[in-house]
Amino acid sequence: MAVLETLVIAFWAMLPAYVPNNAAVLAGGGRPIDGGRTWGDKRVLGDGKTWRGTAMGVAAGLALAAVLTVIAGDVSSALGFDVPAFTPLAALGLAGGAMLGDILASFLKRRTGRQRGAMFPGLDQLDFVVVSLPLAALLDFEWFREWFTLEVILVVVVLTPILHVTTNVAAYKLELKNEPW
Ligand code: CTP
Ligand code: K
Ligand code: MG
Repeated sequence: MAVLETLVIAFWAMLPAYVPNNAAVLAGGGRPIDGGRTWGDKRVLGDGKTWRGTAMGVAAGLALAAVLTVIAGDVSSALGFDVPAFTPLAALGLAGGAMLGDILASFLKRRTGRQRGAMFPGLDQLDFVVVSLPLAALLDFEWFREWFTLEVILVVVVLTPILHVTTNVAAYKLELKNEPW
């Protein structure tokens, strides 16, 4: 597979997992998922993980997957190679897994004494990949196996932190986000 082709497929296939975090930043707020509860002397998740942000994040990922699925045929013809259409279960695995990964990361951050918004290099950039890929595979293995070849997975692992850092610095500069990570 050509390098450009692998890059495009990896980016396209991950879009439903990339957009939820950004949508949550824009739409977040309101009641925290943990309801303010603590474990020991620390919050379970913290005020940065809200019901609204999570729901809007998943909804944004599903909506984007639907749009990409509608245009996948035309884009494939234009590019001369196939980009994925998403099955509902694959989309749910990617979008839901991204939000779940982010929530689990916050759980780990609180257990390790990090305040809301503190950085956790590595985890911040890959938390959503670590859960969205296995969840997509669990919910629709046929789809996952077709698109997430070893090459695509490697590109995702390298590309995601680069995109994550870039979009978060941009969101911070635009004053949409409180921290540049
Ligand atoms: N957000 C949300 N619900 C989510 C994820 C994010 O409402 N499930 C919103 C919150 O307003 C959050 C912001 O998006 O403050 C930025 O997200 P993130 O960086 O993931 O959260 P942090 O505030 O940094 O909190 P944490 O330290 O727990 O990661
Ligand atoms: K995060
Ligand atoms: Mg943060």
